[in-house]
Amino acid sequence: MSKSIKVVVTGAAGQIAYSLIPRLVDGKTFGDKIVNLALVEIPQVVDKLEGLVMELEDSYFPNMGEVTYTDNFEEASKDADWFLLVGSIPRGIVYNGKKIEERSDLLSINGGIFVDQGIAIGRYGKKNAKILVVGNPANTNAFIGKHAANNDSQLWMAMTMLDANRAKSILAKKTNNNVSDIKNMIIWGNHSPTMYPDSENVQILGELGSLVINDINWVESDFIPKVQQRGKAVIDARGASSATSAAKAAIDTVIACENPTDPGDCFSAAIASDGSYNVPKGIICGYPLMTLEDGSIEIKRDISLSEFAKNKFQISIDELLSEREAVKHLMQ
Ligand code: NAX
Repeated sequence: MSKSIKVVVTGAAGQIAYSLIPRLVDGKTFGDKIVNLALVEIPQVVDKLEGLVMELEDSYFPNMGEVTYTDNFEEASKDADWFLLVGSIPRGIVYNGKKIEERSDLLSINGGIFVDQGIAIGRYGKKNAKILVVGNPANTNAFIGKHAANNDSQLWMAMTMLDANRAKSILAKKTNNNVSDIKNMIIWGNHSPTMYPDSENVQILGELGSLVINDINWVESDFIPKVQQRGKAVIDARGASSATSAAKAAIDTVIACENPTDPGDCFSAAIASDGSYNVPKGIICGYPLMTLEDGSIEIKRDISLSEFAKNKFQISIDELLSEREAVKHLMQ
């Protein structure tokens, strides 16, 4: 066994984290590296993490290194390589005596959390740290955190891999293929019901989706809304939001970032726009990404978007711009 890696996970007592954390130390996600974990929770529930640590110790993970838990994010951040920011305040909760129902309130409260976490990451995280925001509203939380971190050598992402995995599953069923036959699955825009899952540029057994599917009605009235609304469908059926699939998607994102992307493929995550595909610079937007041999992560730039796709994508860009407007008071 060679190097070690430090991973910070927030929301560590939550339901996604319960599926996610064991997979970080199972010897598959980070290969043979020793994985040190710093688990973070809010003061009210941080003590519960003692039970999770006991379970991790009891699970026989040869690659697990030191495991600590705390409600002090700054302390956890020191020299961390990866930050999985899962913790956030959900809609419907009573916060400071007020029931949080409006998206603008949610943006504001979670935004506040991400200012402090961003500052700590910028200051104490490793120079080349990677940050994956899972907690919603994920893109705008990442936007706020990145701004507060003010450290351009670190990479901030918001998770859209779950949406991509959902889209692959639907396309595999539709075309009678295995999910592994579906490549180059792109989620454009925001991780929200405005996202645009791209069935035209996807590769199905090496063929372009626009040629294989060739059924715009199905794409528009079935496929796109199903991907966009899948989170709600899971809540309706399960009585709780997606947890194990969200955890798997976070792991898939880490693995995609840690290993070079196969030629002809890409992975989905939202990162700060550099103006590619005419997206205003700076907003955290879902793009097709590639990890290069040297470990750097780049936007895949050779995708051509139809007029239909551009129109759908624009709706999501507009939403991201309005979210940016709603949190501008946090961008000092
Ligand atoms: P839970 O409510 O089970 O857990 C969240 C945990 O975060 C709680 O234990 C809470 O105490 C903790 N927390 C809150 N503020 C914190 C802070 N400042 N520092 C550290 N911990 C903090 O939610 P769970 O089901 O695990 O979902 C977590 C987040 O993922 C939610 O925001 C949810 O909306 C989001 N999701 C994002 C997805 C994506 O694809 N990007 C999909 C799944 C999920 O809906």
